[in-house]
Amino acid sequence: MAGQGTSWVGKRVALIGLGGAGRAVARYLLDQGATVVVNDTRSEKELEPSLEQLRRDVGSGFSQLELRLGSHDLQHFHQVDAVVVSPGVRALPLLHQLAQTGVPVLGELEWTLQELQTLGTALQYVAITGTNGKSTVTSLVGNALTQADAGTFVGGNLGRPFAEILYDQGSNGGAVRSVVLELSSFQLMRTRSLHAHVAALLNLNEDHLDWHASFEEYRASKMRIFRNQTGNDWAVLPSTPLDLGGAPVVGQRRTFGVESPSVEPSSVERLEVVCETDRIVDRVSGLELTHQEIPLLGSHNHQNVAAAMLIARLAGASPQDIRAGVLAYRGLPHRTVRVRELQGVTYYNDSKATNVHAAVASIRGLAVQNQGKPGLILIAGGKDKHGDYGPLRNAVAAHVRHVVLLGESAPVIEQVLQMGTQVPTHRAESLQHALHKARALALPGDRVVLAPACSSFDMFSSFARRGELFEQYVRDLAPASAERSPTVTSAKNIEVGDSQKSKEVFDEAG
Ligand code: UMA
Ligand code: ADP
Repeated sequence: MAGQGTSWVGKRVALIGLGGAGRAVARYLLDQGATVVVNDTRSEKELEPSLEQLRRDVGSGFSQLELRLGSHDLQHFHQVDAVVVSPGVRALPLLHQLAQTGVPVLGELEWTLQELQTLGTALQYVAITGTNGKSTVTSLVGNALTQADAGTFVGGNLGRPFAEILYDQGSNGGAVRSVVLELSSFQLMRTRSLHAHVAALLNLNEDHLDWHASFEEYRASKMRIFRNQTGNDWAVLPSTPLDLGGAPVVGQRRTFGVESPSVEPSSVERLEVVCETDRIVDRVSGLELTHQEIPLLGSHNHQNVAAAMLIARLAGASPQDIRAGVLAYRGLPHRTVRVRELQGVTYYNDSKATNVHAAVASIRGLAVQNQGKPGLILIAGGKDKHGDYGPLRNAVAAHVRHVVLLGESAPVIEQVLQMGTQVPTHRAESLQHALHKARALALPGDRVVLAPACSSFDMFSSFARRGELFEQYVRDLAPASAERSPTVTSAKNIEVGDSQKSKEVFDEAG
Protein backbone atom coordinates (compact mmCIF):
# COMPACT_ATOMS: atom_id res chain seq x y z
CA MET A 1 0.00 0.00 0.00
CA ALA A 2 1.48 3.31 -1.06
CA GLY A 3 -0.53 5.80 1.03
CA GLN A 4 -0.90 6.18 4.75
CA GLY A 5 -4.65 6.37 4.81
CA THR A 6 -6.67 8.79 6.86
CA SER A 7 -5.50 9.28 10.42
CA TRP A 8 -8.58 8.36 12.41
CA VAL A 9 -6.94 8.66 15.81
CA GLY A 10 -8.97 11.05 17.95
CA LYS A 11 -11.68 11.51 15.30
CA ARG A 12 -15.38 11.10 16.07
CA VAL A 13 -17.27 9.32 13.33
CA ALA A 14 -21.00 8.76 13.43
CA LEU A 15 -22.34 5.58 11.95
CA ILE A 16 -26.01 5.27 11.05
CA GLY A 17 -27.13 1.64 11.22
CA LEU A 18 -25.29 -1.19 12.95
CA GLY A 19 -26.10 -4.12 10.68
CA GLY A 20 -23.51 -6.12 8.74
CA ALA A 21 -22.13 -3.18 6.77
CA GLY A 22 -22.12 -0.83 9.77
CA ARG A 23 -20.30 -3.38 11.90
CA ALA A 24 -17.55 -3.70 9.29
CA VAL A 25 -17.09 0.09 9.25
CA ALA A 26 -17.17 0.33 13.04
CA ARG A 27 -14.61 -2.42 13.43
CA TYR A 28 -12.16 -0.74 11.08
CA LEU A 29 -12.60 2.70 12.63
CA LEU A 30 -12.26 1.43 16.21
CA ASP A 31 -9.11 -0.48 15.20
CA GLN A 32 -7.79 2.77 13.75
CA GLY A 33 -8.32 4.66 17.01
CA ALA A 34 -11.49 6.60 16.18
CA THR A 35 -14.49 7.11 18.45
CA VAL A 36 -17.56 5.65 16.78
CA VAL A 37 -20.98 7.09 17.58
CA VAL A 38 -23.59 4.50 16.60
CA ASN A 39 -27.04 5.79 15.76
CA ASP A 40 -29.67 3.15 15.15
CA THR A 41 -33.44 2.93 15.53
CA ARG A 42 -33.03 -0.40 17.28
CA SER A 43 -32.63 -0.64 21.05
CA GLU A 44 -29.47 -1.79 22.82
CA LYS A 45 -31.15 -5.10 23.58
CA GLU A 46 -32.00 -5.63 19.92
CA LEU A 47 -28.48 -4.70 18.89
CA GLU A 48 -26.86 -6.94 21.51
CA PRO A 49 -25.76 -9.71 19.09
CA SER A 50 -24.18 -7.10 16.81
CA LEU A 51 -22.51 -5.34 19.74
CA GLU A 52 -21.25 -8.62 21.15
CA GLN A 53 -19.68 -9.52 17.83
CA LEU A 54 -18.01 -6.12 17.65
CA ARG A 55 -16.74 -6.45 21.23
CA ARG A 56 -15.09 -9.75 20.29
CA ASP A 57 -13.58 -8.26 17.12
CA VAL A 58 -12.10 -5.07 18.54
CA GLY A 59 -11.28 -5.95 22.15
CA SER A 60 -10.35 -2.91 24.21
CA GLY A 61 -11.18 -0.56 21.33
CA PHE A 62 -14.83 -1.25 22.14
CA SER A 63 -14.68 1.36 24.92
CA GLN A 64 -14.53 4.01 22.16
CA LEU A 65 -18.03 3.13 21.03
CA GLU A 66 -20.91 5.43 21.95
CA LEU A 67 -24.56 4.51 21.48
CA ARG A 68 -27.28 6.96 20.44
CA LEU A 69 -30.26 4.74 19.88
CA GLY A 70 -34.00 4.80 19.28
CA SER A 71 -34.35 7.60 16.75
CA HIS A 72 -32.47 9.52 14.08
CA ASP A 73 -32.12 12.89 15.70
CA LEU A 74 -29.74 15.74 14.93
CA GLN A 75 -28.84 16.10 18.61
CA HIS A 76 -27.06 12.72 18.51
CA PHE A 77 -24.48 14.09 16.09
CA HIS A 78 -22.71 16.84 18.05
CA GLN A 79 -19.10 17.39 17.05
CA VAL A 80 -18.72 14.52 14.68
CA ASP A 81 -16.09 14.67 11.92
CA ALA A 82 -17.87 12.44 9.44
CA VAL A 83 -21.04 10.40 9.07
CA VAL A 84 -21.14 6.95 7.45
CA VAL A 85 -24.57 5.68 6.41
CA SER A 86 -25.51 1.98 6.15
CA PRO A 87 -26.94 0.84 2.79
CA GLY A 88 -30.51 0.23 3.98
CA VAL A 89 -31.00 3.67 5.56
CA ARG A 90 -33.37 5.77 3.50
CA ALA A 91 -33.02 9.43 2.52
CA LEU A 92 -33.83 10.78 5.98
CA PRO A 93 -34.26 14.55 6.53
CA LEU A 94 -31.47 14.16 9.10
CA LEU A 95 -28.93 13.33 6.38
CA HIS A 96 -29.75 16.56 4.60
CA GLN A 97 -29.51 18.54 7.85
CA LEU A 98 -26.12 17.01 8.62
CA ALA A 99 -24.79 17.72 5.14
CA GLN A 100 -25.85 21.35 5.58
CA THR A 101 -23.65 21.63 8.67
CA GLY A 102 -20.68 20.83 6.43
CA VAL A 103 -19.98 17.36 7.83
CA PRO A 104 -19.15 14.78 5.13
CA VAL A 105 -22.04 12.30 4.90
CA LEU A 106 -21.02 9.17 2.99
CA GLY A 107 -22.62 5.84 2.21
CA GLU A 108 -20.67 2.77 3.34
CA LEU A 109 -19.55 2.03 -0.22
CA GLU A 110 -18.40 5.59 -0.96
CA TRP A 111 -16.64 5.84 2.41
CA THR A 112 -14.77 2.58 1.72
CA LEU A 113 -13.80 3.71 -1.79
CA GLN A 114 -12.45 6.98 -0.40
CA GLU A 115 -10.54 5.19 2.36
CA LEU A 116 -8.97 2.85 -0.23
CA GLN A 117 -8.00 5.89 -2.29
CA THR A 118 -6.21 7.51 0.63
CA LEU A 119 -4.42 4.19 1.21
CA GLY A 120 -3.24 4.46 -2.40
CA THR A 121 -4.65 1.09 -3.31
CA ALA A 122 -5.02 0.44 -7.04
CA LEU A 123 -7.68 -2.16 -7.68
CA GLN A 124 -9.56 -3.39 -10.72
CA TYR A 125 -13.29 -3.08 -10.11
CA VAL A 126 -15.95 -5.26 -11.63
CA ALA A 127 -19.37 -3.99 -10.59
CA ILE A 128 -22.67 -5.75 -11.14
CA THR A 129 -26.18 -4.44 -10.70
CA GLY A 130 -29.64 -5.04 -12.10
CA THR A 131 -33.06 -5.81 -10.70
CA ASN A 132 -32.52 -9.58 -10.63
CA GLY A 133 -29.73 -12.09 -10.97
CA LYS A 134 -27.08 -9.88 -9.31
CA SER A 135 -26.02 -12.38 -6.65
CA THR A 136 -25.93 -15.30 -9.06
CA VAL A 137 -23.89 -13.42 -11.64
CA THR A 138 -21.57 -11.93 -9.01
CA SER A 139 -20.88 -15.38 -7.58
CA LEU A 140 -20.25 -16.86 -11.03
CA VAL A 141 -17.88 -14.05 -11.99
CA GLY A 142 -16.20 -14.26 -8.58
CA ASN A 143 -15.72 -18.01 -9.06
CA ALA A 144 -14.17 -17.51 -12.49
CA LEU A 145 -11.80 -14.73 -11.41
CA THR A 146 -10.75 -16.50 -8.22
CA GLN A 147 -9.65 -19.52 -10.31
CA ALA A 148 -6.90 -17.36 -11.76
CA ASP A 149 -6.16 -15.02 -8.85
CA ALA A 150 -6.90 -15.67 -5.20
CA GLY A 151 -6.46 -11.94 -4.58
CA THR A 152 -10.05 -11.28 -5.64
CA PHE A 153 -12.49 -9.74 -3.18
CA VAL A 154 -16.10 -10.76 -3.84
CA GLY A 155 -18.85 -9.01 -1.90
CA GLY A 156 -20.93 -5.84 -1.59
CA ASN A 157 -24.67 -6.38 -1.44
CA LEU A 158 -23.94 -10.11 -1.34
CA GLY A 159 -21.81 -11.89 1.25
CA ARG A 160 -19.05 -9.74 2.69
CA PRO A 161 -19.77 -6.01 3.14
CA PHE A 162 -17.39 -3.99 0.96
CA ALA A 163 -15.85 -2.27 4.02
CA GLU A 164 -14.34 -5.64 5.00
CA ILE A 165 -11.85 -5.21 2.18
CA LEU A 166 -10.05 -2.78 4.46
CA TYR A 167 -9.02 -5.60 6.81
CA ASP A 168 -7.85 -7.74 3.89
CA GLN A 169 -5.72 -4.86 2.69
CA GLY A 170 -4.30 -4.24 6.15
CA SER A 171 -3.60 -7.85 7.09
CA ASN A 172 -2.27 -9.03 3.73
CA GLY A 173 -0.27 -5.96 2.83
CA GLY A 174 -2.38 -5.19 -0.21
CA ALA A 175 -2.98 -8.75 -1.35
CA VAL A 176 -6.29 -7.87 -2.98
CA ARG A 177 -5.86 -6.97 -6.64
CA SER A 178 -9.34 -7.12 -8.00
CA VAL A 179 -12.83 -6.63 -6.67
CA VAL A 180 -16.12 -8.10 -7.83
CA LEU A 181 -19.00 -6.17 -6.31
CA GLU A 182 -22.70 -6.80 -6.33
CA LEU A 183 -24.26 -3.37 -5.93
CA SER A 184 -27.80 -2.47 -4.95
CA SER A 185 -29.60 0.70 -5.93
CA PHE A 186 -29.35 1.73 -2.27
CA GLN A 187 -25.57 1.53 -2.36
CA LEU A 188 -25.23 3.14 -5.78
CA MET A 189 -27.44 6.09 -4.85
CA ARG A 190 -24.78 7.30 -2.40
CA THR A 191 -21.74 6.52 -4.56
CA ARG A 192 -19.65 9.07 -6.44
CA SER A 193 -16.14 7.63 -6.78
CA LEU A 194 -16.71 4.17 -8.17
CA HIS A 195 -14.81 3.65 -11.41
CA ALA A 196 -15.54 0.15 -12.62
CA HIS A 197 -13.38 -1.29 -15.38
CA VAL A 198 -16.31 -3.63 -16.10
CA ALA A 199 -19.76 -2.41 -15.08
CA ALA A 200 -22.86 -4.49 -15.75
CA LEU A 201 -26.56 -3.69 -15.68
CA LEU A 202 -28.20 -7.10 -16.04
CA ASN A 203 -31.83 -6.02 -16.38
CA LEU A 204 -34.07 -3.22 -15.17
CA ASN A 205 -37.58 -3.49 -13.80
CA GLU A 206 -39.59 -2.01 -10.96
CA ASP A 207 -38.36 -2.80 -7.47
CA HIS A 208 -37.89 -1.15 -4.08
CA LEU A 209 -40.55 1.48 -4.69
CA ASP A 210 -41.18 1.42 -0.94
CA TRP A 211 -37.62 2.79 -0.48
CA HIS A 212 -36.94 4.96 -3.53
CA ALA A 213 -39.02 8.06 -4.17
CA SER A 214 -39.86 6.87 -7.71
CA PHE A 215 -38.88 4.41 -10.45
CA GLU A 216 -36.86 7.24 -12.01
CA GLU A 217 -34.79 7.56 -8.83
CA TYR A 218 -34.28 3.78 -8.72
CA ARG A 219 -33.15 3.72 -12.36
CA ALA A 220 -30.89 6.75 -11.94
CA SER A 221 -29.25 5.01 -8.96
CA LYS A 222 -28.64 1.88 -11.01
CA MET A 223 -27.14 3.94 -13.84
CA ARG A 224 -24.51 5.33 -11.46
CA ILE A 225 -22.67 2.04 -11.94
CA PHE A 226 -21.40 3.47 -15.27
CA ARG A 227 -20.16 6.75 -13.73
CA ASN A 228 -16.50 7.64 -14.21
CA GLN A 229 -16.03 5.02 -16.92
CA THR A 230 -13.90 5.97 -19.93
CA GLY A 231 -13.60 4.54 -23.43
CA ASN A 232 -11.10 2.01 -22.02
CA ASP A 233 -13.74 0.42 -19.81
CA TRP A 234 -16.56 -1.98 -20.55
CA ALA A 235 -20.29 -1.47 -20.10
CA VAL A 236 -22.21 -4.76 -20.11
CA LEU A 237 -25.92 -4.75 -20.96
CA PRO A 238 -28.52 -7.31 -22.06
CA SER A 239 -29.25 -7.73 -25.76
CA THR A 240 -32.90 -6.76 -25.19
CA PRO A 241 -32.92 -2.97 -25.20
CA LEU A 242 -33.44 -1.22 -21.85
CA ASP A 243 -34.76 2.26 -21.30
CA LEU A 244 -31.77 3.81 -19.54
CA GLY A 245 -33.58 7.08 -18.94
CA GLY A 246 -31.09 9.04 -21.04
CA ALA A 247 -28.16 8.47 -18.68
CA PRO A 248 -24.82 8.42 -20.52
CA VAL A 249 -22.85 5.20 -20.99
CA VAL A 250 -19.28 6.04 -21.99
CA GLY A 251 -17.67 2.59 -21.62
CA GLN A 252 -17.59 0.29 -24.65
CA ARG A 253 -20.90 -1.53 -24.75
CA ARG A 254 -20.99 -5.29 -25.01
CA THR A 255 -24.16 -7.35 -24.72
CA PHE A 256 -25.29 -10.85 -23.78
CA GLY A 257 -28.55 -12.70 -24.36
CA VAL A 258 -30.80 -13.94 -27.08
CA GLU A 259 -30.31 -12.89 -30.68
CA SER A 260 -33.52 -11.44 -32.00
CA PRO A 261 -34.48 -9.87 -35.32
CA SER A 262 -36.25 -7.11 -33.41
CA VAL A 263 -32.97 -5.93 -31.90
CA GLU A 264 -31.20 -3.11 -33.74
CA PRO A 265 -28.37 -4.34 -36.01
CA SER A 266 -25.88 -2.12 -34.21
CA SER A 267 -26.74 -3.87 -30.93
CA VAL A 268 -26.51 -7.28 -32.56
CA GLU A 269 -22.97 -6.46 -33.62
CA ARG A 270 -22.06 -6.01 -30.01
CA LEU A 271 -23.87 -9.15 -28.90
CA GLU A 272 -20.93 -11.29 -27.86
CA VAL A 273 -22.32 -14.02 -25.61
CA VAL A 274 -25.41 -15.62 -27.08
CA CYS A 275 -28.09 -17.78 -25.46
CA GLU A 276 -28.92 -20.42 -28.05
CA THR A 277 -31.61 -23.09 -27.70
CA ASP A 278 -29.35 -25.65 -26.02
CA ARG A 279 -26.14 -23.79 -25.21
CA ILE A 280 -24.44 -20.51 -24.47
CA VAL A 281 -21.74 -19.39 -26.84
CA ASP A 282 -19.08 -16.72 -26.45
CA ARG A 283 -18.51 -15.63 -30.03
CA VAL A 284 -15.25 -13.92 -29.16
CA SER A 285 -13.44 -16.59 -27.14
CA GLY A 286 -15.25 -19.59 -28.62
CA LEU A 287 -16.21 -20.88 -25.16
CA GLU A 288 -19.43 -22.93 -25.21
CA LEU A 289 -21.43 -24.28 -22.27
CA THR A 290 -24.39 -26.53 -22.92
CA HIS A 291 -27.53 -26.21 -20.81
CA GLN A 292 -26.97 -29.75 -19.62
CA GLU A 293 -23.58 -28.84 -18.21
CA ILE A 294 -24.85 -25.81 -16.31
CA PRO A 295 -25.60 -26.76 -12.71
CA LEU A 296 -28.43 -24.23 -12.24
CA LEU A 297 -32.19 -24.63 -12.61
CA GLY A 298 -34.44 -22.38 -14.64
CA SER A 299 -33.98 -20.71 -18.01
CA HIS A 300 -33.39 -17.32 -16.34
CA ASN A 301 -30.10 -18.77 -15.15
CA HIS A 302 -28.96 -19.19 -18.77
CA GLN A 303 -29.11 -15.40 -19.03
CA ASN A 304 -27.12 -15.18 -15.82
CA VAL A 305 -24.45 -17.56 -17.06
CA ALA A 306 -24.24 -15.64 -20.36
CA ALA A 307 -23.76 -12.38 -18.46
CA ALA A 308 -21.14 -13.94 -16.21
CA MET A 309 -19.21 -15.39 -19.18
CA LEU A 310 -19.05 -11.96 -20.79
CA ILE A 311 -18.19 -10.02 -17.64
CA ALA A 312 -15.52 -12.50 -16.56
CA ARG A 313 -13.85 -12.46 -19.98
CA LEU A 314 -13.82 -8.66 -20.12
CA ALA A 315 -12.29 -8.69 -16.63
CA GLY A 316 -9.45 -10.88 -17.90
CA ALA A 317 -10.46 -14.47 -17.06
CA SER A 318 -9.48 -17.20 -19.50
CA PRO A 319 -12.10 -19.48 -21.10
CA GLN A 320 -10.75 -22.37 -18.98
CA ASP A 321 -11.20 -20.41 -15.76
CA ILE A 322 -14.68 -19.31 -16.78
CA ARG A 323 -15.72 -22.87 -17.64
CA ALA A 324 -14.28 -24.18 -14.37
CA GLY A 325 -15.87 -21.34 -12.38
CA VAL A 326 -19.35 -21.93 -13.81
CA LEU A 327 -19.24 -25.72 -13.58
CA ALA A 328 -18.07 -25.61 -9.94
CA TYR A 329 -20.93 -23.32 -8.97
CA ARG A 330 -23.69 -24.91 -6.95
CA GLY A 331 -26.08 -21.96 -6.68
CA LEU A 332 -27.03 -19.86 -3.70
CA PRO A 333 -29.64 -20.87 -1.14
CA HIS A 334 -33.25 -19.74 -1.70
CA ARG A 335 -32.79 -19.15 -5.43
CA THR A 336 -34.77 -21.70 -7.43
CA VAL A 337 -33.72 -24.58 -5.17
CA ARG A 338 -35.30 -28.01 -5.68
CA VAL A 339 -36.19 -29.09 -2.15
CA ARG A 340 -37.81 -32.46 -2.58
CA GLU A 341 -40.13 -34.66 -4.55
CA LEU A 342 -43.01 -36.26 -2.71
CA GLN A 343 -45.62 -38.44 -4.33
CA GLY A 344 -44.91 -37.11 -7.78
CA VAL A 345 -44.97 -33.44 -6.74
CA THR A 346 -41.71 -31.48 -6.71
CA TYR A 347 -41.23 -28.53 -4.35
CA TYR A 348 -39.02 -25.50 -5.13
CA ASN A 349 -37.87 -22.73 -2.87
CA ASP A 350 -37.36 -19.39 -4.64
CA SER A 351 -37.83 -17.20 -1.58
CA LYS A 352 -35.36 -14.75 -3.12
CA ALA A 353 -37.88 -13.98 -5.88
CA THR A 354 -38.66 -10.82 -3.93
CA ASN A 355 -40.06 -8.76 -6.79
CA VAL A 356 -42.56 -9.29 -9.57
CA HIS A 357 -40.07 -9.83 -12.38
CA ALA A 358 -38.10 -12.37 -10.38
CA ALA A 359 -41.31 -14.31 -9.72
CA VAL A 360 -42.17 -14.16 -13.42
CA ALA A 361 -38.69 -15.49 -14.29
CA SER A 362 -39.11 -18.20 -11.71
CA ILE A 363 -42.53 -19.25 -13.05
CA ARG A 364 -41.30 -19.28 -16.65
CA GLY A 365 -38.03 -20.94 -15.68
CA LEU A 366 -39.80 -23.79 -13.86
CA ALA A 367 -42.83 -24.08 -16.14
CA VAL A 368 -44.05 -27.62 -16.67
CA GLN A 369 -47.02 -29.11 -18.40
CA ASN A 370 -49.09 -31.68 -16.62
CA GLN A 371 -51.37 -33.65 -18.91
CA GLY A 372 -51.33 -30.79 -21.37
CA LYS A 373 -52.24 -28.23 -18.71
CA PRO A 374 -50.16 -25.76 -16.72
CA GLY A 375 -48.40 -27.69 -13.98
CA LEU A 376 -47.34 -25.11 -11.39
CA ILE A 377 -48.86 -24.29 -8.02
CA LEU A 378 -47.52 -20.88 -7.05
CA ILE A 379 -47.15 -19.63 -3.47
CA ALA A 380 -46.79 -15.85 -3.51
CA GLY A 381 -47.31 -12.72 -1.41
CA GLY A 382 -45.46 -10.90 1.33
CA LYS A 383 -44.52 -7.31 2.06
CA ASP A 384 -45.87 -5.04 -0.63
CA LYS A 385 -43.19 -2.96 -2.34
CA HIS A 386 -45.74 -0.75 -4.12
CA GLY A 387 -44.89 -2.03 -7.58
CA ASP A 388 -47.22 -3.20 -10.33
CA TYR A 389 -48.24 -6.87 -10.09
CA GLY A 390 -49.69 -6.75 -13.62
CA PRO A 391 -46.68 -8.52 -15.23
CA LEU A 392 -47.56 -11.63 -13.19
CA ARG A 393 -50.78 -12.13 -15.15
CA ASN A 394 -49.39 -13.59 -18.40
CA ALA A 395 -46.96 -15.91 -16.68
CA VAL A 396 -49.62 -17.15 -14.25
CA ALA A 397 -52.20 -17.62 -17.00
CA ALA A 398 -49.75 -19.62 -19.11
CA HIS A 399 -48.12 -21.85 -16.51
CA VAL A 400 -49.92 -21.83 -13.15
CA ARG A 401 -52.93 -23.95 -12.13
CA HIS A 402 -53.50 -22.43 -8.69
CA VAL A 403 -52.08 -19.50 -6.74
CA VAL A 404 -51.90 -19.60 -2.95
CA LEU A 405 -51.46 -16.13 -1.46
CA LEU A 406 -50.25 -15.00 1.93
CA GLY A 407 -49.06 -11.88 3.68
CA GLU A 408 -49.73 -8.17 3.43
CA SER A 409 -49.95 -8.09 -0.36
CA ALA A 410 -52.35 -11.06 -0.74
CA PRO A 411 -55.48 -8.94 -1.41
CA VAL A 412 -53.70 -6.75 -3.95
CA ILE A 413 -52.22 -9.66 -5.89
CA GLU A 414 -55.53 -11.49 -5.74
CA GLN A 415 -57.33 -8.53 -7.25
CA VAL A 416 -54.79 -8.16 -10.04
CA LEU A 417 -54.91 -11.86 -10.94
CA GLN A 418 -58.67 -12.11 -10.75
CA MET A 419 -59.00 -9.25 -13.20
CA GLY A 420 -56.83 -10.79 -15.90
CA THR A 421 -56.79 -14.57 -15.49
CA GLN A 422 -59.06 -17.51 -14.81
CA VAL A 423 -56.52 -19.10 -12.47
CA PRO A 424 -58.05 -19.75 -9.02
CA THR A 425 -56.47 -17.95 -6.08
CA HIS A 426 -56.58 -19.11 -2.45
CA ARG A 427 -55.62 -17.34 0.75
CA ALA A 428 -53.41 -18.78 3.49
CA GLU A 429 -52.77 -17.49 6.99
CA SER A 430 -49.21 -18.70 7.31
CA LEU A 431 -46.45 -20.14 5.19
CA GLN A 432 -47.09 -23.60 6.54
CA HIS A 433 -50.78 -23.25 5.80
CA ALA A 434 -49.92 -22.08 2.27
CA LEU A 435 -47.73 -25.12 1.73
CA HIS A 436 -50.43 -27.48 2.93
CA LYS A 437 -52.96 -25.83 0.64
CA ALA A 438 -50.56 -26.05 -2.28
CA ARG A 439 -49.92 -29.70 -1.55
CA ALA A 440 -53.61 -30.41 -1.44
CA LEU A 441 -54.06 -28.76 -4.84
CA ALA A 442 -51.12 -30.44 -6.53
CA LEU A 443 -51.41 -33.39 -8.88
CA PRO A 444 -48.62 -35.86 -9.57
CA GLY A 445 -46.26 -34.23 -12.04
CA ASP A 446 -46.94 -30.71 -10.73
CA ARG A 447 -44.36 -28.38 -9.25
CA VAL A 448 -45.07 -26.31 -6.16
CA VAL A 449 -42.96 -23.16 -6.10
CA LEU A 450 -42.53 -20.49 -3.46
CA ALA A 451 -41.81 -17.34 -5.52
CA PRO A 452 -43.37 -14.56 -3.45
CA ALA A 453 -42.88 -11.51 -5.75
CA CYS A 454 -42.57 -9.56 -2.48
CA SER A 455 -40.08 -9.10 0.30
CA SER A 456 -40.51 -11.06 3.49
CA PHE A 457 -40.56 -8.43 6.22
CA ASP A 458 -44.31 -8.55 6.90
CA MET A 459 -43.96 -12.04 8.41
CA PHE A 460 -40.26 -12.98 8.56
CA SER A 461 -36.93 -11.45 9.46
CA SER A 462 -35.54 -12.02 5.94
CA PHE A 463 -36.06 -13.86 2.67
CA ALA A 464 -33.56 -16.39 3.99
CA ARG A 465 -35.63 -17.14 7.07
CA ARG A 466 -38.75 -17.47 4.91
CA GLY A 467 -36.90 -19.90 2.65
CA GLU A 468 -35.46 -21.92 5.53
CA LEU A 469 -38.88 -22.36 7.08
CA PHE A 470 -40.40 -23.30 3.75
CA GLU A 471 -37.77 -25.97 3.20
CA GLN A 472 -38.25 -27.27 6.72
CA TYR A 473 -42.03 -27.49 6.26
CA VAL A 474 -41.54 -29.27 2.93
CA ARG A 475 -39.13 -31.76 4.48
CA ASP A 476 -41.63 -32.33 7.30
CA LEU A 477 -44.40 -33.31 4.90
CA ALA A 478 -45.27 -36.90 5.60
CA PRO A 479 -46.16 -39.16 2.70
CA ALA A 480 -49.93 -39.40 2.72
CA SER A 481 -51.24 -42.97 2.81
CA ALA A 482 -53.88 -43.99 0.27
CA GLU A 483 -56.61 -43.79 2.92
CA ARG A 484 -55.43 -40.58 4.54
CA SER A 485 -54.54 -38.87 1.32
CA PRO A 486 -57.55 -37.80 -0.60
CA THR A 487 -55.34 -35.07 -2.01
CA VAL A 488 -53.98 -37.04 -4.89
CA THR A 489 -56.66 -39.64 -5.49
CA SER A 490 -59.68 -37.41 -5.20
CA ALA A 491 -58.07 -34.63 -7.18
CA LYS A 492 -57.25 -37.05 -9.96
CA ASN A 493 -60.84 -38.18 -10.25
CA ILE A 494 -62.59 -34.89 -9.96
CA GLU A 495 -63.85 -33.66 -13.28
CA VAL A 496 -65.20 -30.35 -12.11
CA GLY A 497 -64.16 -26.73 -12.27
CA ASP A 498 -60.93 -25.81 -10.54
CA SER A 499 -62.48 -23.87 -7.70
CA GLN A 500 -64.78 -26.69 -6.71
CA LYS A 501 -61.88 -29.10 -6.94
CA SER A 502 -59.90 -26.95 -4.60
CA LYS A 503 -62.65 -26.81 -2.07
CA GLU A 504 -63.07 -30.55 -1.90
CA VAL A 505 -59.39 -31.08 -1.59
CA PHE A 506 -59.13 -28.53 1.23
CA ASP A 507 -62.04 -29.97 3.12
CA GLU A 508 -60.41 -33.33 3.10
CA ALA A 509 -56.91 -32.11 3.76
CA GLY A 510 -58.11 -30.12 6.76
N1 UMA B 1 -31.44 1.12 10.39
C1 UMA B 1 -31.72 2.33 10.96
N2 UMA B 1 -32.48 3.22 10.24
C2 UMA B 1 -32.92 2.94 9.00
C3 UMA B 1 -32.62 1.71 8.43
C4 UMA B 1 -31.87 0.81 9.15
O1 UMA B 1 -31.31 2.61 12.08
O2 UMA B 1 -33.59 3.80 8.39
C5 UMA B 1 -30.63 0.17 11.13
C6 UMA B 1 -31.36 -1.11 11.48
O3 UMA B 1 -32.05 -1.00 12.69
C7 UMA B 1 -30.21 -2.11 11.55
C8 UMA B 1 -29.20 -1.57 10.56
O4 UMA B 1 -29.55 -0.22 10.31
O5 UMA B 1 -29.63 -2.15 12.83
C9 UMA B 1 -29.26 -2.35 9.28
O6 UMA B 1 -28.56 -1.71 8.27
P1 UMA B 1 -28.86 -2.08 6.75
O7 UMA B 1 -30.32 -2.06 6.50
O8 UMA B 1 -28.02 -1.24 5.87
O9 UMA B 1 -28.44 -3.62 6.69
P2 UMA B 1 -27.03 -4.33 6.75
O10 UMA B 1 -27.17 -5.47 7.68
O11 UMA B 1 -25.91 -3.41 6.99
O12 UMA B 1 -26.97 -4.93 5.29
C10 UMA B 1 -26.67 -4.09 4.18
C11 UMA B 1 -27.59 -4.47 3.04
N3 UMA B 1 -28.97 -4.27 3.45
C12 UMA B 1 -29.80 -3.48 2.78
O13 UMA B 1 -29.47 -2.87 1.81
C13 UMA B 1 -31.21 -3.39 3.30
C14 UMA B 1 -27.38 -5.93 2.70
O14 UMA B 1 -28.16 -6.27 1.56
C15 UMA B 1 -25.92 -6.13 2.35
O15 UMA B 1 -25.68 -7.51 2.12
C16 UMA B 1 -25.06 -5.67 3.51
O16 UMA B 1 -25.35 -4.29 3.79
C17 UMA B 1 -23.57 -5.75 3.17
O17 UMA B 1 -23.21 -4.84 2.21
C18 UMA B 1 -29.30 -7.08 1.84
C19 UMA B 1 -30.49 -6.59 1.06
O18 UMA B 1 -31.61 -6.96 1.38
C20 UMA B 1 -29.02 -8.52 1.43
N4 UMA B 1 -30.29 -5.77 0.01
C21 UMA B 1 -31.38 -5.32 -0.82
C22 UMA B 1 -31.68 -6.35 -1.90
O19 UMA B 1 -30.81 -7.17 -2.23
O20 UMA B 1 -32.80 -6.28 -2.46
C23 UMA B 1 -30.96 -4.01 -1.50
P1 ADP C 1 -30.50 -10.51 -6.88
O1 ADP C 1 -29.21 -10.55 -6.16
O2 ADP C 1 -30.55 -9.47 -7.96
O3 ADP C 1 -31.70 -10.50 -6.00
P2 ADP C 1 -30.34 -13.40 -7.34
O4 ADP C 1 -29.28 -13.94 -8.21
O5 ADP C 1 -30.18 -13.54 -5.88
O6 ADP C 1 -30.58 -11.88 -7.73
O7 ADP C 1 -31.72 -14.03 -7.77
C1 ADP C 1 -32.89 -13.67 -7.05
C2 ADP C 1 -34.11 -14.19 -7.74
O8 ADP C 1 -34.33 -13.45 -8.94
C3 ADP C 1 -33.99 -15.63 -8.18
O9 ADP C 1 -34.31 -16.48 -7.13
C4 ADP C 1 -34.96 -15.69 -9.35
O10 ADP C 1 -36.27 -15.79 -8.87
C5 ADP C 1 -34.82 -14.31 -9.97
N1 ADP C 1 -33.84 -14.21 -11.07
C6 ADP C 1 -32.56 -14.66 -11.08
N2 ADP C 1 -31.96 -14.33 -12.24
C7 ADP C 1 -32.85 -13.65 -12.97
C8 ADP C 1 -32.82 -13.03 -14.25
N3 ADP C 1 -31.74 -13.06 -15.01
N4 ADP C 1 -33.95 -12.40 -14.67
C9 ADP C 1 -35.06 -12.37 -13.92
N5 ADP C 1 -35.14 -12.93 -12.70
C10 ADP C 1 -34.06 -13.58 -12.22
